[in-house]
Amino acid sequence: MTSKLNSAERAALAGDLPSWRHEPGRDALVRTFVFADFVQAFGFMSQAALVAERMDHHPEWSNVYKTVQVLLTTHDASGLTRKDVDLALAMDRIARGFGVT
Ligand code: H2B
Repeated sequence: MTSKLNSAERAALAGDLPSWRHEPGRDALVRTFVFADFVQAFGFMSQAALVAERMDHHPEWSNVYKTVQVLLTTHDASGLTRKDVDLALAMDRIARGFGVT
């Protein structure tokens, strides 16, 4: 089982993932991505889904038109782990490919 992030790892989040915020109620990372249009948003989700499946770590997310809202937390640990950070970094990289920083 992957363990929850310690306080030093949590302190690094703001620097490593500046576009994400911590949701204390769920101990989760959340980010809203806004793409140029629905096709780009869905393209992002398609690529992110393949990465998530390969990582065996899955987002909670929703899509409305060109907006994708993402919440990352590790259900097995009831909170944030390195897997959430890695998936957030991967999602940021994929979004950059669609021109979203
Ligand atoms: N995704 C997330 N976000 N949290 C988990 O704890 C989790 C997951 N567990 N994807 C995985 C699947 C687990 O159920 C399988 C059996 O590895």
